[in-house]
Amino acid sequence: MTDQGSASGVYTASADFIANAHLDAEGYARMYEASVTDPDAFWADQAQRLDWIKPFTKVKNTSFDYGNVSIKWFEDGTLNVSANCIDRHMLTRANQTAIIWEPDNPATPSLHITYAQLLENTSRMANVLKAQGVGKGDRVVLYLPMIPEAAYAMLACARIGAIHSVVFAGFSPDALANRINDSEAKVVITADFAPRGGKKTALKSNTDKALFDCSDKVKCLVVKHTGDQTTWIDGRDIDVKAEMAAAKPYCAYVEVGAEDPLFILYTSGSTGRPKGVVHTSGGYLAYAAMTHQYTFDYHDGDVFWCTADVGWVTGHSYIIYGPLANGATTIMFEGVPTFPDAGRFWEVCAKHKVSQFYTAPTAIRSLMGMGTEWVEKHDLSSLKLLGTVGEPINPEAWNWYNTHVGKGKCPIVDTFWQTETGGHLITPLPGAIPQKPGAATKPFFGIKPVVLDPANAEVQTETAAVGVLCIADSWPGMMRTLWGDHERFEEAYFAQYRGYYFTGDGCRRDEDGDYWITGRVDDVINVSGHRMGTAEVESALVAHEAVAEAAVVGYPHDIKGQGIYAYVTLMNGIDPTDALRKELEGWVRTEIGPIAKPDLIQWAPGLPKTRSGKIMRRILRKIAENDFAVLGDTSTLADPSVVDDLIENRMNRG
Ligand code: 6R9
Repeated sequence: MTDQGSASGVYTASADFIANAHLDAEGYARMYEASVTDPDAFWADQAQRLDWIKPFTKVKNTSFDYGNVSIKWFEDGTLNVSANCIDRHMLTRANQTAIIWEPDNPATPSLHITYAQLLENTSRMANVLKAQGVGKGDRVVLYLPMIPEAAYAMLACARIGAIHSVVFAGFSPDALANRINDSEAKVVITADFAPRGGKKTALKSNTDKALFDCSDKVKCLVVKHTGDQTTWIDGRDIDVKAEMAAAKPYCAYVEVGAEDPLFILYTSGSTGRPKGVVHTSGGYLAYAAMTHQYTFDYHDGDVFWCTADVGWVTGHSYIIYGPLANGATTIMFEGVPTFPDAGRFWEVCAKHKVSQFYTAPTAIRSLMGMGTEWVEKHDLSSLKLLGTVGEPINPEAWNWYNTHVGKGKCPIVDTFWQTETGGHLITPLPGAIPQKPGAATKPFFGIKPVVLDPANAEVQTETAAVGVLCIADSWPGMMRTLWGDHERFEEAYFAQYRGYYFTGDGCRRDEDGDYWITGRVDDVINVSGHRMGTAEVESALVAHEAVAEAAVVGYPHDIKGQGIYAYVTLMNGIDPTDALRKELEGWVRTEIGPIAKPDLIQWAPGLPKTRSGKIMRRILRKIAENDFAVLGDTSTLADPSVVDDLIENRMNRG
């Protein structure tokens, strides 16, 4: 990147970078135009990046019509996702590293898993699943650390046409049980323990607890990863490593339809129950592979590192499916950015000569606070490009990332997308689109963003506009439905703004037509780049016997982006003590998981409600933000005096 433009807040890639990039400005403009004027021709061509068993004859068959939403791509084609990620590379890449596994503890050797080894291990895992009766269309829940077996298991499911649903290892037994039950999984794959940052989470024991609340037919496959002692239930628990060693080293892949589900991934919505987002095979894989190639300007021989966990969509699309479909070398990191010290990310970049590095703003902000010496210690000369995902990036963090990590020479791609979208929606394609710190900038191929006025649902036609962000037409990577609940799918995404996919995010489009995502406009908050439904935290809180009522909102948090602020009304006669506050924090941790623990709990003798009993969250948000000078109209409140008490006892005075 040149300094030119930095005074105006606009950064362009260096001439060198552009010369080697897949795209320049003109190439982007030409391809984008083609992608939105003739999507059938454009995507028919792009889908050739996959190997099809039976070629498709139909390309796009989609409707965003509320009441009849239906999304199908390449519907009469057949393929196998695992074959596309592994087998087809065997002629040219059998001995190339597919996955570099970097363990939590840097003293443990890293693993370099070649495509040939990936084929064998995925096959063995597939044979283990088949031996348990898992077949096409069956659901398999994965509750695993960031270990190679997680990749084998995902690809093994794809190989036999089973549908995986990965549950982040930081989730509680309750959350795990809900997902096993909702997806009616036949099998759960877990590990004894998950080491992270030098500590161990007892995954097997969490799974035991979860399985108390599930059908006793659910089999439990256990990867003995740390080797520590766990309970063992004969007849139900299966030792994965032992079974893999005994299994046949090859498993033939099955033919699946392009629209057969590949995975379900549960994500938070604005109502209580997490939503089971369904992604299918052909369109998802084509889109994940294409975005991986263009957004990160991935070239053969590059080492790609996405620091996400496979429990999130980012790990699905940019650790596993996108990179492997492209025959890349992808890093799978078990640890955390600050263990054993705040230089871990940069040590790993230097050790494995990482070319593209992709992380969340929250990680950048937390490392920023620890000083630049941790970065400067390590040789980062292999880096060509940096990326961010999960939340808006503040300019301070962007500048720090650019200066200290990218040394001013790496384009930064701020990628806006969602679990629902399968891959990137809006991002500055490097070499083609100038970057502005904090802006996601321009749409990816095939994406037609529109800004609507939330008051009247009118499309804003001026270039400079503010409103809610919708997408006007379908793209191959988008979700197809919510598992078992197509009606909720239509309600959540297509009811509010008819004819459009509603992202749930607000945005601003500037005079240059660049998009700036301003954050969720629904009751979803974004904590350290993780989505959390305020309703989920509320229902966990009210499940505690001392709690009568709870309202949860987000508030600005220096490191996490947003923190969780809970207003809690206690049952009559219960004393609001610090001990109880601690107890409630611990309660939410065990009900949902550590990421849902409230940062601040305020005792609220009453909550601001309208006469019809609706909590006025707008007011609670303002107080939580410590910005209560103008609270707006409070005249509809049943009892306006509760507001004074909340302001007086507010917990955030920063
Ligand atoms: C991939 C992922 C989606 C929500 C999304 C938005 C926020 C993600 C962002 C961003 C601003 C970015 N978000 N990327 N906001 N700039 N580059 O994060 O999926 O966990 O489903 O979260 O995250 O609010 O709606 P998911």
